[in-house]
Amino acid sequence: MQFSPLPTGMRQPCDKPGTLVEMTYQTHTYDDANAPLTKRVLVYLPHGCGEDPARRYPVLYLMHGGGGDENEVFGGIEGSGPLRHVLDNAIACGHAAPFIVVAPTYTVEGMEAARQSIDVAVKLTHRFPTELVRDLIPAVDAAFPTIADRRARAFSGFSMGGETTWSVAAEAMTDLWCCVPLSGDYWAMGLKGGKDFPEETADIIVDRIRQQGIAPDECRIMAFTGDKDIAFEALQPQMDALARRTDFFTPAEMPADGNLTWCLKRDGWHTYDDCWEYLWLAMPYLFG
Ligand code: FER
Repeated sequence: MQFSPLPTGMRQPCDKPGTLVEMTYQTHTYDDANAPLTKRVLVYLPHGCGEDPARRYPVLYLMHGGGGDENEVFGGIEGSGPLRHVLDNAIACGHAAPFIVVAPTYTVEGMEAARQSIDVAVKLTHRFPTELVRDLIPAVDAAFPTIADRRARAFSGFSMGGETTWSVAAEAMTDLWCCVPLSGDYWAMGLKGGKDFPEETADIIVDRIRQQGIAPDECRIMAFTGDKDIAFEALQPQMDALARRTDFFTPAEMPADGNLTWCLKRDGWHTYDDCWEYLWLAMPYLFG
């Protein structure tokens, strides 16, 4: 996909604002201890959501990067960051049909190592698909007016959240239509696995999506980064390897023409501000 910048004004407050609410849900650590956990998400509800009780919305799950938590992408429940305005404006101007956004976390409260150690973070990102499918999606579908169908669900995330997104593609495509990794490669083969083991990483992704019984025309991956981003050196070889798996992926310039698109921003680097531009470009294509 050709990169284009966020249209001017889209980061400014919009006169048709959505709302941010929080929700807690019950889950487990899904490790050997499998301890019960209560976790929190922030939820963006588009303008007018709830006014017509018959109206239901698709859902984008959006994971933060390393060191963050569920507050990071929106700037807390007060929504101090630009993301909520970008969403409000995209929906108000008809760029995207209204959708709900859920900001979860792969971290566990009180477990500081999850923020500070990348090895611990990767264990948690790889457990997250289980939590997503078993606990978070059902809780969101029970609490909000969602379309409870995999075609109406997408997953995205930045950096370690991009890593989570690949993990979700490999493990949870049964429950989602579209995965949008932003500036993160898949660490199934170890840290920066996309750089050191691009073919093996691509094979794991394709094999695992297939094992879930998902056909090539039943899913979509749209990946984004910048050519100055620290993820570029790992994501580029991984995307090249995926594009060679033509038995499953049809690489395309535009998402409507294939199930794998790749977008590179010239001079883009590892920031959330770049992510909001990527998300803007992905928005019209998130749902099936
Ligand atoms: C990557 C490059 C950098 C990546 C993650 C990072 C998952 C950074 C992670 C961190 O320090 O939190 O390709 O992919």
